[in-house]
Amino acid sequence: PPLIRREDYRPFDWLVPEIRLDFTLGLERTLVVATLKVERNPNGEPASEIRLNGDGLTPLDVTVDGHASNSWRMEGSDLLVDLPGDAHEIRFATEIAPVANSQLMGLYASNGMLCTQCEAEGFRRITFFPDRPDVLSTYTVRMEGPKDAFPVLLSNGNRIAAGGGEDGTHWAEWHDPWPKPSYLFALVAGDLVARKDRFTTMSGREVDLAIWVRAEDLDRTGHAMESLIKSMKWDEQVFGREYDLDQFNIVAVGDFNMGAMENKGLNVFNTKYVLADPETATDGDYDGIEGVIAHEYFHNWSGNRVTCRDWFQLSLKEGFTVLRDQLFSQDMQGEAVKRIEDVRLLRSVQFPEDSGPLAHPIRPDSFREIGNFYTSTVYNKGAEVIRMMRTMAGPERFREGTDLYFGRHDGEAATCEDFIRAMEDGAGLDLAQFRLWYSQAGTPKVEVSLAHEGEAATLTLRQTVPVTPGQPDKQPMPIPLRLALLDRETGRHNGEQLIVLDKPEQVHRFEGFAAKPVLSVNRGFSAPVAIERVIDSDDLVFLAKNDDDAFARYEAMQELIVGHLVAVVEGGLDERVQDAARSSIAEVMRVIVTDAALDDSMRGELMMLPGQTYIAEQLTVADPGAIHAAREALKGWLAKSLEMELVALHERASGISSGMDRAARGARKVKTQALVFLAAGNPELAERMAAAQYDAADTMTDRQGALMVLAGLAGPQRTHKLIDFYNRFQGDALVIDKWFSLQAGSLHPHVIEHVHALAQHPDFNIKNPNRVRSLYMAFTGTPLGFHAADGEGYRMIADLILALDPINASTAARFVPPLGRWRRIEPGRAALMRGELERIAAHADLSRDTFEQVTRSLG
Ligand code: HT7
Ligand code: ZN
Repeated sequence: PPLIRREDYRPFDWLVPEIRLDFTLGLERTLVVATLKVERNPNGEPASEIRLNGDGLTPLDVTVDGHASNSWRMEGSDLLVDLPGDAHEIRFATEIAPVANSQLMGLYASNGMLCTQCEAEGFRRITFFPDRPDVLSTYTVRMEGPKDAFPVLLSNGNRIAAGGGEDGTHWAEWHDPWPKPSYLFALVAGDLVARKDRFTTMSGREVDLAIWVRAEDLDRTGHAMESLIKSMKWDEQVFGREYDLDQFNIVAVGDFNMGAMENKGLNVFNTKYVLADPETATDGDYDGIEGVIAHEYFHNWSGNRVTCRDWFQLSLKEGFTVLRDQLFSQDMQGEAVKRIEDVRLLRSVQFPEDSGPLAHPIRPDSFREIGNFYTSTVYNKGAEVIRMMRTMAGPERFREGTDLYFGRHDGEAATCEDFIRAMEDGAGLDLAQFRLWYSQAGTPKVEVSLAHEGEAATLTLRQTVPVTPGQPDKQPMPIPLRLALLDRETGRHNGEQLIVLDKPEQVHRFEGFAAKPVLSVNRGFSAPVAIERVIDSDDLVFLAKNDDDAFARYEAMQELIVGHLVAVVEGGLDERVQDAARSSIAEVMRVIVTDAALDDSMRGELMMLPGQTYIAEQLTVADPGAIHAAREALKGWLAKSLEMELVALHERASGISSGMDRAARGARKVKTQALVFLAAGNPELAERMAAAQYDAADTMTDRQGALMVLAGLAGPQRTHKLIDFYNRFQGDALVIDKWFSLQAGSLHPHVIEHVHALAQHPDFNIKNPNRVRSLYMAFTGTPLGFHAADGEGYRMIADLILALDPINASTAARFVPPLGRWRRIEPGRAALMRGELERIAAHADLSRDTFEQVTRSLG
């Protein structure tokens, strides 16, 4: 497959101001007649033909300006039509088979309904079209089909007409007045019911809202609707963005490659991000729904009204929209906890991506398959980069920048450079050097040390940006660091400072400190960098207990623990030193577990040990078995040292009533956290307590938490409760997904056998991405399963990739990165991982998606 380069971008030679699509719908066979109005693009080349992208299509009945045409040809999968004049109307038909579409791109069938997924290049599987985001058209869509199978017919924009035939068919016509690229087209036809509501926009327009689901799911849509209304209000208040159609529809589908899709006026969602009630969805699921509903809604401006010129600009819409959804969720749920969760995700997924063979800048320079670039780097690091602009400008000036951006580029296909310029002009920032964040990959490392002499504290900062594939030389970047100097007696400080480190090394002097202060740095995680600070563990203990910045407090605790675990894994640690380190961690943990001033939500965050992958990131070459052993040993030690306190915490939290308020949610979080520790220190006690929590559970949060702990234990309650859970929820796909992933992601020593058995379970279905992810993605995080020393876990994932690739290439390719980490793993396992990648690469007929990921990973 060819490499596509950002620098090769050229405008398309033709404009397509209007398209009309006529669908005759059927699950087995759908006929599509497309009518395109085309005009020469004054900014393009004077071409004598138009290239219309197709993927697996055959053109039928091609006409130009109403006359049957022979002046067309196929080049590969594309249709090329000769066009002598400046403006023409082209019409042709295509025929597709939705039931046979297991890739879930284009028009496909899910549970008897028809739906579409067009981003990034799925529209070309429906009809021939310049399937690129800089070609904007108004869409008129007419669809016709059997009324019994498809009583509901939806597309983008507003429904303008509908009617029925006598032969049991009916039809609807939709018109979207806003010009849009083909990736935002959507169509849904099915037997659906809706939760309906209304929203009055800030200028007083009425919008009909509807969330469409299968009838049996209707009573689980309340939270999604509340989330949508909150998102609409928030975007008006915080970003001044108003909704722009009379209708807003959301449809939930059970077969979906990602979380959701922001098609104009017709968002299509994975059921996972729509359906919730306390019995079947966890608190985390509720938050996920709120966040994803907001994210897709916010795309209406950051993505739809202002779209991307080409796919290299993906972070323009995704990074910005992730930041917008993060700020929204911070406002809904509380800033500190949300920030910690976002940083945890960044560090466990994006940091490893940035330090591995698939590292790329947030604005990539080349790709073979764009589907491989919907990455944590583009999304989450992209959000961090824009967050840094906001930190440097302040929220008010940032808003001036975004207002200018939306106003300047409304109706256009824009670039990251356009966004940066709007920020410079609107927010008053000089971003000349800051542009490096868009072009350089790799997580910058910042070394920090604080010296003290007389009355002055001297801070030395040094930055390096690591070498990444194709980028051997790096320039220093501007890194905004929020910091404070804390008095070690009182824990107080005289206000926070923002220092922008933009040179390889900088020294800052602070006067007026008779005693050496304690440095709190990168507060709120103001920059997505790895801080390496020279600091006594006593100072980390001090910060973990006293820092007034919640993130910095969490960070100190993580650093204390990571420092200890890395030392253990590296070996040669004196027994006494090891015990002293564990004791100081236990001392802080005791304060965290018992501090009455701390709310449980935050307590739950502070109690969480750093994850396996984050610890591995700190080591040049990691031994997953050794990291797991050290982490479990620390958990066991903490559980033994704090058994009374943990049991008391569990007991107190169990007494807090169920409900969705912050106190109840926090109580549920710490309850399961307490069990996680106890399982490592006193498994029999943990088994009893977890079984009791499971039996008493009136929420999925408590039930899943208890079962997660039991799934990693060997006692009889594991089997009892797994059977009970399955029987209780059999037939409920989203809950059975949890049942699969709890077992596949467990710390149980026989996890590989469990996964083999689950793959044979009648409920396992390789064609359903949620089920595949719930079994195998959970498994790739297991130290004893995926990283089994004999390579069986690696073999299992390679077998999955090979089996899944012809069925659903984009989902298959997403399993390659865990194997691609081989260079950072100890030599024995690394050889086995590499061997599996080579076995995959040796297969002919790999998809473009998997081929690209495997070759880059071997590279
Ligand atoms: N913009 C959406 C991306 C997406 C997608 C991409 C490739 C294949 C399938 C897909 N489904 C959705 C999701 C979002 O970021 O909002
Ligand atoms: Zn998005």
